[in-house]
Amino acid sequence: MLIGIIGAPNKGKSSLFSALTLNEVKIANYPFTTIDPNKGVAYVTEECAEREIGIKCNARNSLCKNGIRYIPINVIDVAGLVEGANEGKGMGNQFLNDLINCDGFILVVDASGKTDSDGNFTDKNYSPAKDARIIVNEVVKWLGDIIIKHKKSYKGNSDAFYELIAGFGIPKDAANNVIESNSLSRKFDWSNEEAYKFAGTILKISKPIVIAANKCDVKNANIEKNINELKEEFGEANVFECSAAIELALRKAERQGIITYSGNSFDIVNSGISKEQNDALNMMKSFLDSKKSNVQKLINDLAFRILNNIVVYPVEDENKFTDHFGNVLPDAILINDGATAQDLAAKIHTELANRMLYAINARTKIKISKTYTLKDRDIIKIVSAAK
Ligand SMILES: Nc1nc2c(ncn2[C@@H]2O[C@H](COP(=O)(O)OP(=O)(O)OP(=O)(O)O)[C@@H](O)[C@H]2O)c(=O)[nH]1
Ligand SMILES: [Mg+2]
Repeated sequence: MLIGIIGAPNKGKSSLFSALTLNEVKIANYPFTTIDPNKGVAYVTEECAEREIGIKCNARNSLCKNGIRYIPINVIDVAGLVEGANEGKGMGNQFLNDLINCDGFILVVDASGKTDSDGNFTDKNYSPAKDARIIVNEVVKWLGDIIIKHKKSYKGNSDAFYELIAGFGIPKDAANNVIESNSLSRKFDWSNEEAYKFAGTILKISKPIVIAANKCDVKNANIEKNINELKEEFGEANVFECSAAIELALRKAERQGIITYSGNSFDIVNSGISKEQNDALNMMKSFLDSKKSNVQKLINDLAFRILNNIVVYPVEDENKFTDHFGNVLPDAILINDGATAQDLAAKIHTELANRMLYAINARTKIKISKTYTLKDRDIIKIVSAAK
């Protein structure tokens, strides 16, 4: 899975990226700090199945800490987008090509309203809902312009059109639904306006966006009003109030052994910290007390609820829940809700899937067919004629 972090300049995209990945990247209080994309690994979390089977796991493709499985996903942080990027304003929009394979986007806005659409500081409250609208529009223009640019190659040729769209990870079925619902011609001789219409609708369906309403820690700001506007426009469940700066500081402090951090609260475990560190931690504690930190919830919701993924655990020994080497529940695999046992086999190895005979539900020890629809937290043994 690949998630793209987008937004206007200076909104905290790289701070959020760094909080999610703990990669050291350039963060600064001026626009266009990021030029080249930052790529890294973040983790989605779910309670590990080890508790239910009553055996401590030996996580291999993921991490397990205090009974929580941390499953890796890829994230990418790019330069800031500004209005008119498709005409070359700011850093332009070519860098969005790096996001072509993204499954979904996190759109970072400044919920404090203290930076404008170009990322410059402002005394007036700059509406983050307006900011988000501009960014969504720029992403639509980016895809629409690519479709327009290739018109010659697919006009009158549906296969060529589907091929172009497949390059964005958009399946033919989804494209067809959009063509139908917007009554677009199947001759693919669309006007520019129709190409943008297609781009807007297909992006909504195939590349969902969640809003990181960032900088919620800023004092003397119209945060409540701004958040309400965002929720009205993007839906309450898709807006996550957060402070990437505080989340980053807390995750770093945890890594340095200063605190233990659960995502909603922390305990100081290193008594040797300075007064400055202590004051900073107290400030962060009062932030967590009044508002939760929603950074982990945001990435979890995007991966599980919005992008419809579940976690399954493939094993080789259905009695001991182990792999070939005796590791208990070694792998936690993210897979689309609706996937079958055979889809799981294909994720592990093509040959395993091609020569698959059946599977076994390791929890019940019951034999299941290749077409069995996987459920969240299933533990599955694939039985295959493959060596
Ligand atoms: N108060 C506060 N400041 C933040 C927060 N997140 C980021 N910042 C600050 O906002 C400024 C911009 O942060 P970056 O992470 O570099 O923002 P960006 O969106 O990646 O910026 P560009 O790469 O220039 O587009 C920096 O000074 C950060 O320290 C936050 O949650 N709260
Ligand atoms: Mg940046």
